[in-house]
Amino acid sequence: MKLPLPPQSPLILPDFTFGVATAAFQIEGASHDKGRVPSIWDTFCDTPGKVFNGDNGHIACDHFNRMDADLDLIQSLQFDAYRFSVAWPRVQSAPGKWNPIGMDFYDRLVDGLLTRGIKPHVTLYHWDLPQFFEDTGGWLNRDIVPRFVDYADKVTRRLGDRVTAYATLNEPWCSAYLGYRWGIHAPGKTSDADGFLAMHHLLLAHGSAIPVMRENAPAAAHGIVLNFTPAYPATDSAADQRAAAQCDDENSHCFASAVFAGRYPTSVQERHPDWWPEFPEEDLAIISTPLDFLGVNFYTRQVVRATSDIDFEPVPQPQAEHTDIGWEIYPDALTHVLTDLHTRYTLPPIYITENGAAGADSINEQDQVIDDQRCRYYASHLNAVDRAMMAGVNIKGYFAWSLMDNFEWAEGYNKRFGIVYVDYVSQRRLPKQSALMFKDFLTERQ
Ligand code: IFM
Repeated sequence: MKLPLPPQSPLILPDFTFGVATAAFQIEGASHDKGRVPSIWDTFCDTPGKVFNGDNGHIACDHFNRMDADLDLIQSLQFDAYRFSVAWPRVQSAPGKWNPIGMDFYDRLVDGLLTRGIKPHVTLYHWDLPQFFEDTGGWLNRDIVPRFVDYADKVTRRLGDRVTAYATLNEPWCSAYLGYRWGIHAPGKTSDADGFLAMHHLLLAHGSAIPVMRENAPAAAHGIVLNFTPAYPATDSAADQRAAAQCDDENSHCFASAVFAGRYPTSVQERHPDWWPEFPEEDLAIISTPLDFLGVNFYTRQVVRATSDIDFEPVPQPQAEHTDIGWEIYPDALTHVLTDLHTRYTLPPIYITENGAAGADSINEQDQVIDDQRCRYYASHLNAVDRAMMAGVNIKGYFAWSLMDNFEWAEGYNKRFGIVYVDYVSQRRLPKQSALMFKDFLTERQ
């Protein structure tokens, strides 16, 4: 399949960045090697019943030992950029103690990308908090803020301006709500109040680290990656419309409004007065420190209906097409979320830092992986990005999630998001049809 973009699309221009994305815990493996210490995800995987099939990150895609071949693969697919995360527990082995072998790995990774003409986009925190920090309260302890700033300082000092863009956090919604509020992700805590407190400390850590990162890497872009699953009202009743707005406030604007407007949405504080954290007013000025880019992660939408004046519930869409992880395919919501953010806030340029689909993929007798649905998903979502750009949204690049199949958190290895298939026994990588579709498009674009 060819990527059918309009001939005048800005995505076809060579200054629009096309990349692939991964995260350390999902691909690196070598979780006990060369001084890496346990993260909250190692502990969570070891807790019975938390992760599908009892899967863990011990080997994953063995990327730690196969880094050079994986970079060759990215280059062979013609991508301009690679978004990866640094594993905090690989570079810090204890409070105040740093692991030179861990830092060397990322140093080689960055140089390996530059040698191949690929731009490095680095995420500092993609959910793998060192367990020793969780043991003193993790994201619930305000002291994690200076600890994160130390970590950001160490990494940006070492990798410096060789990196094109640094993101402080990936999807703090997941860390706070899935990790501390609902217990679906590590560290598996289940308190609504803890969820909002973790959110505030994550955002404060983000805003506190940015000036230090800027000083260490003045030529790099500095930003944050937020995830958006816009809510649509189940009917056009006033109650359902209010429910959708409340849902967006809680899931999207708690993060986006704090970062880009310096305030949390009042509807969330009004709906949850008992859970809302107390904090010094000055925190909001730190959280809203100006950024060079916003990373937008988008996969699907949700449909909600009101169950009371202050509550709502999801409404399943059984007639719609879904991916293998059960997420509805609804590309218009990507255009909608981008134009909506653009209207509400004064935003820096946007990168789509993640977008992709899980598929029940397998290798056929011709040694191919035919992932039709994923190809259609990418084509329709790239057209959705094109429409947002035509409507005036400043978007500089698009990263497919993910370079290769990997550890999908609580779903273990059971859900495959890669454009490259991974055989977890042999560690063979096989580009799927979607990878070849990108390769054709990017080769032709040159
Ligand atoms: O695999 C994750 C990634 O780590 C963060 N964003 C969503 C992806 C798919 O669930």
